[in-house]
Amino acid sequence: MVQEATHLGAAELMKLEDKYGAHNYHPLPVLLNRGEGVFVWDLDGKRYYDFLSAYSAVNQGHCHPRIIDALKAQAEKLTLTSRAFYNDQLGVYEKFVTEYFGFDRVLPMNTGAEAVETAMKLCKKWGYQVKGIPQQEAKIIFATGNFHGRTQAIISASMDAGATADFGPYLPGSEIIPYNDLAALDEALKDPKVAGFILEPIQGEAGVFVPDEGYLPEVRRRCKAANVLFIADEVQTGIARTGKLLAVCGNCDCEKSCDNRYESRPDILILGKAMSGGVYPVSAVLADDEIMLTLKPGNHGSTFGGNPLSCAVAIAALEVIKDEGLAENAMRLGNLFRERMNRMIAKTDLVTLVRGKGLLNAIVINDDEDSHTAWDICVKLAENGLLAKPTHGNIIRFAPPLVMTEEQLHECCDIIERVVLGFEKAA
Ligand code: IF1
Repeated sequence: MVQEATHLGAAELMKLEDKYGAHNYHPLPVLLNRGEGVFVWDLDGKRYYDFLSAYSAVNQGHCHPRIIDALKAQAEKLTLTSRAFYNDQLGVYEKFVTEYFGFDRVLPMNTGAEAVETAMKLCKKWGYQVKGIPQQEAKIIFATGNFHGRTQAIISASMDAGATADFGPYLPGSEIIPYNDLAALDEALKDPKVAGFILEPIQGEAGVFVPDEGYLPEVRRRCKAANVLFIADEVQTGIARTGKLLAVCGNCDCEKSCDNRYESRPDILILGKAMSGGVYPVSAVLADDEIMLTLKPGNHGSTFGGNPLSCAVAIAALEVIKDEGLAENAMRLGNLFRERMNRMIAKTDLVTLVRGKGLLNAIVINDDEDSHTAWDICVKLAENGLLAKPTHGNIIRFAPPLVMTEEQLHECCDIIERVVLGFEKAA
């Protein structure tokens, strides 16, 4: 059967997904079977620039040789022991990753949603044991427009109808305040039952919203003053995507000698996606002793979390980020990209604005949310060799791998410009 599948064409393979898979996605009609660096290829051998990077998981580029080598070497030796026993990779990885991000301890998980769940549980544990919140009464604050994953607890704090409808009853204990609004945060922090505030430093799914200058450091300061944990979800923004190692690094000039005491340092840091360069599901929750050591054996865990394969892969993936200067590249190319897009926007009414930071950017199409324009533009972009995906109907996110060269970026901007300026809005 599997052998047979390799002889099928793209149309047949798409039909298989349609017939045998759950219909929880609506992909662009492009079917890929190979990736290298900033490129992916379809079955016919057509090459595309990848401007999604698997939702920012492939920051290091597709099939980065160093990461693949680490994967292969470890896969031949030992893949999984469970945490019932020690293994020779985990401790080495834990030392590496905590020094890399500047926290006392790490709790390894697999997916982003699992890491967010872990952070929520850790936050509550701290709330009861350290802060002294009465049992069953802890609250966690979230922001409007948030996206943190698909689990029951996480969607209980979501406002997205598509992600929440018919999945009730929802978990109590979460409160939603407007994003980028310090007055609203001050109000919410008055409640002594609040244990934490979970925030995407730059909102991805909402359409790439960058908060006001000073918002993140103030969030940190005010949470601290209220004895509330500031929890940064950097699953999408972290690992060099926004031009710094982390989005919470802000304007901290830490490329050369980072002491990881960045201006908006969270109490709990959540990472996923690009921790493995998109090679393997690896996520992590980082925190200092006072918080992390509230968890005792039996309180939390995962069969696969911290397995030797994930440890070897994550070390290689994080080394690539630093050795190849990918944060600096993302910053430089991101500035170029927005400059080029702003020049394009001046020539058309179809796009109203470009926003973002580093290589996490979006353009907003001048149309309502349920129009097909952004989708149609993405289909046209694909025809022209560039893959991007619309979000919220009228926003197109642009997030290429961070290993892109300046020349390639200009070629991509040429493609986008050609498609957008040549686009005829469907009646
Ligand atoms: C889907 C978006 C991106 C995330 C943040 C946690 C998670 C994510 C900030 C959970 C996941 C994803 C998952 C994917 C689409 C996607 C996405 F469009 F929804 F917003 F990236 F842009 N925190 N983001 O962005 O991580 O459990 O998936 O590993 O769910 O369809 P996960």
